[in-house]
Amino acid sequence: MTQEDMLWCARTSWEAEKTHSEIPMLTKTYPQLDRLTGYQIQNLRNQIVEAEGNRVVGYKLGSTGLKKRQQMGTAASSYGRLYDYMRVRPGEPVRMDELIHPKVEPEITFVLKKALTGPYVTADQVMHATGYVVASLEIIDSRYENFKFTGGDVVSDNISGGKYLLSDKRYDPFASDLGLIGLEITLNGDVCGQAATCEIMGHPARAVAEFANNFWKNTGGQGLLPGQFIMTGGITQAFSLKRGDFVQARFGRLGPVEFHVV
Ligand code: OOG
Ligand code: MG
Repeated sequence: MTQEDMLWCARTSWEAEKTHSEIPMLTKTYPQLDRLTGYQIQNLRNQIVEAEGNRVVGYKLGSTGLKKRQQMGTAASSYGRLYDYMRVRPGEPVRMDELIHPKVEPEITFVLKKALTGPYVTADQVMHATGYVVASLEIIDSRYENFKFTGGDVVSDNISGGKYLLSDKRYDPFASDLGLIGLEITLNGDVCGQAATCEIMGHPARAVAEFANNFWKNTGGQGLLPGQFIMTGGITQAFSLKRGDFVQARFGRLGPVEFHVV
């Protein structure tokens, strides 16, 4: 693909996000668009998003969880950028008119106090670079019709990044075993998912380490910075949202976190 083709893909996904409209898969136009090309497109998309005054505040990992891998039919993890404009604060509603066909998933988020730069980051280094962890909910919203895509498509589309909500309660990453936190997610009071954080590659710090190394490779040597949020990936499958829904996730001693959809 030429630079111009990749720029077109980057703009198409970003315009679709801004106008809350569905698009056909980019691989319908460019069947050769693979994951690695997708990361180049995501880098270009990021330049456009930042040039419009938005700021990267962290990253979100994709398909690190077994249930997400099964739901999406992929064994490969991925990552996207978290921007300031995506954030929903506790108590604020999630607005359907700003989204296309959103789904929600519970995640553990690491907040860094030290930089992490690949290519040889380990889970132990991630733990020592983490200032605190928080319970969180991600609202994903693929721009593609019917929420269907290939690996190249989803990576180009900032891996379906829509909105995210972090709990205000901060936890010491060493206070309990982060690989063994149980959680339950409810939709309108009914339990729809139950899982434990070991679903994320045995321990979510492993997913962060793998990501730091991939990010280093895909950006020509960039690292993660102090203060950035790293959402480590959906622990259950993702659940579709509609207007009027109330979502709550209870994360053992980390929870709860919740929102209404309006
Ligand atoms: C891609 C985003 C995946 C996760 O936590 O696994 C993701 C998608 O499945 O739409 O955010
Ligand atoms: Mg997610």
